[in-house]
Amino acid sequence: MPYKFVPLEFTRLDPDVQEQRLKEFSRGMESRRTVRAYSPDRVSRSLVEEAIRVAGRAPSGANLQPWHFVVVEDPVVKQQIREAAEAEEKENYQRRFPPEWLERLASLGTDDVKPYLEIAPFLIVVFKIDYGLTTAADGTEQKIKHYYVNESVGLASGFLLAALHMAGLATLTHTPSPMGFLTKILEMPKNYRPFLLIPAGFPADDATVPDIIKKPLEEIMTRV
Ligand code: IYR
Repeated sequence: MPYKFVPLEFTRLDPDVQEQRLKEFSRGMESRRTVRAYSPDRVSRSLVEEAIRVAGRAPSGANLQPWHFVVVEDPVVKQQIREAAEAEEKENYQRRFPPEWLERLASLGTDDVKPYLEIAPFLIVVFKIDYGLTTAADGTEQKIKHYYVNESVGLASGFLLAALHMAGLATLTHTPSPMGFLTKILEMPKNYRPFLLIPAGFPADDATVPDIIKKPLEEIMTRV
């Protein structure tokens, strides 16, 4: 069924306003850092929900929106997630990661102990929906093809991180590979695959971050 086409709602901004709005956003995003030490302080649930609403505005292949966000606040579930993630990470650090990867991680100071999975007030688990599932008239299960799933969910996750940052919250993109345990603990359907595990909250008062450098514009951009 073709969509009905409606007029685009679009306001051309004054060049000054364009500059100003983008500068504000750019300055806001300048301080965005990956945070691994969280405060247990409460965070408003509505902030997290509004940020997920922003994520849901991302473009996606054929507008199939192949994402789902599970917001975890329950301490028991957070503890289960921490235990399962640490078990995988222990294997990773002790056996699975090759030496050059471990060397990279040594400069970031990460290890298999992940207290933030219990301390951060929210864990947002981003799932990608590999394919849709419907039940046909004859009762059989039918798969619906999804397109550009990784690109789509990556874009939505970027929107989410930016929105949470602009809301004054710290985040971390955690990928305790493999992440199959999240599908089980959160009882998600088999076509939902974990994509990112994002703790969100206020940073711990004594949080530190590595003094990393982002590449300058000249290095990340080519003009043709
Ligand atoms: N997932 C592991 C390892 C890790 C991997 C990368 I690539 C990082 O940038 C940081 C950590 C962990 O969270 O410790």
